[in-house]
Amino acid sequence: MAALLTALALPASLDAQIPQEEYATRRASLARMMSGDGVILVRGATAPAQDYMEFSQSPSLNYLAGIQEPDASLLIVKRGSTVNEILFVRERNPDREIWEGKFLGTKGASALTGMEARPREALNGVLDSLLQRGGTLFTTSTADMAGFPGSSGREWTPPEGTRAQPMIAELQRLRGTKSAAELQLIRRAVDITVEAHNEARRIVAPDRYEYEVEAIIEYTFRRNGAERPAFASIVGSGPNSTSLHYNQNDRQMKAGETIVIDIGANFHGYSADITRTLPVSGKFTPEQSLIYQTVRNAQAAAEAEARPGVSYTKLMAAAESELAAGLARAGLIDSANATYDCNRPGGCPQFRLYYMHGLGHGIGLQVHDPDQFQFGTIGVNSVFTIEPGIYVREDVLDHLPDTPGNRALRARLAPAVAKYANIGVRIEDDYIVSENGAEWISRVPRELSEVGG
Ligand SMILES: [Mn+2]
Repeated sequence: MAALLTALALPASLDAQIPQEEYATRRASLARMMSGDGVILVRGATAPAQDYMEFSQSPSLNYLAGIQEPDASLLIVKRGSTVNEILFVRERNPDREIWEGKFLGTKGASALTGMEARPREALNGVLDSLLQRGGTLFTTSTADMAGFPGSSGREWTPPEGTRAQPMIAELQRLRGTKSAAELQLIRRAVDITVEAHNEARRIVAPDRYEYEVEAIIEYTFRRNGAERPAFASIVGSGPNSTSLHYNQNDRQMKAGETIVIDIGANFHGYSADITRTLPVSGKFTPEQSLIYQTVRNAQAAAEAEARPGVSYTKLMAAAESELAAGLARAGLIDSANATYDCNRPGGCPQFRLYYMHGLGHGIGLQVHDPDQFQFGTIGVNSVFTIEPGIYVREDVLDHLPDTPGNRALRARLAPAVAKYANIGVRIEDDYIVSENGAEWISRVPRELSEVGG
């Protein structure tokens, strides 16, 4: 059995990791973006508040130092043309290490990163003395802009007269362009998630429970070295397929339903995010096929526009026009550009009753990671998802504002909604952009004929 499992696992990663020089380059790039003298404060995640929960590092400290321990912080200090970096970590502690395993300690952290390292208890004092000499306190999280919890649980407030300024956007901008090493890690997370989808589809069948599918998925993640799911796995059948972030995964699926499987492995901090929709009994009904093909057409239309220099809104427009056309064909809306009465002048597009989320997002250290397109256009080494969907909630018409126009609309659309009720379809793929265009990297079968048309 052990030999069989080894044979089935994906080939082990070839030491995929971020080199230390790259962390140093990232810190130097951020330092160059400082608008003057001062201190950038980068706080890591604290130990989980509840005992025995897994630790997961804050994306900012992960990006700039790669330290995987609780209660670490980084200062980047700039005076004129001189930049210093100081890491703060837990000091070695034999008593606690009995319980938690070996700490890096200041020596270990310094050897690992090449930075000066001090005990974390020294952070507040060092910050005080640096800021008393003047300069701006640059923060890297919204929590730090709101207040300053101390390094060891004590409150800390900046010295009187300190000017605080966020560098969140600058850090996001850096993170929005992925390096070669990051692309390798993302590809690895995606490959593992592809395998999980392929395993999951073998389990889907009438009368199975959603959690059986979830179990195979998360088993496949871990077996291939992914540390954890990047987000709560979504396995939603029947009515659950129309809830965007359903993740209870405890329902028994029935013949004739659709099932939405939206999952992503986190590998060495990097996330994948792939969604497939399957017919529980292996074959879609004609209604499900129409919805599925519409969503797939929307994704293909957006994908065809994806290349460097293009605004993501162009992809959105391409997808929306396919979604609206398909919904009109199904009779779920009056026409592609029809509206309904809402609290906005001019009304709201009818297709939005069935497609209520964004088209996609960057992926990286977070499952919703910054990407270049947020700061302008898609660029080389942009990495993002394209994930259109249609969700026919059976009560979709019950919550429209009560106006004469909406009452008439409800009467017109009710038969179609009854016919398509509880069909939820989302198709989500991951892309890496190069000079040549967007590469589809999440190659799980997705055409109607492959999935159950
Ligand atoms: Mn997504």
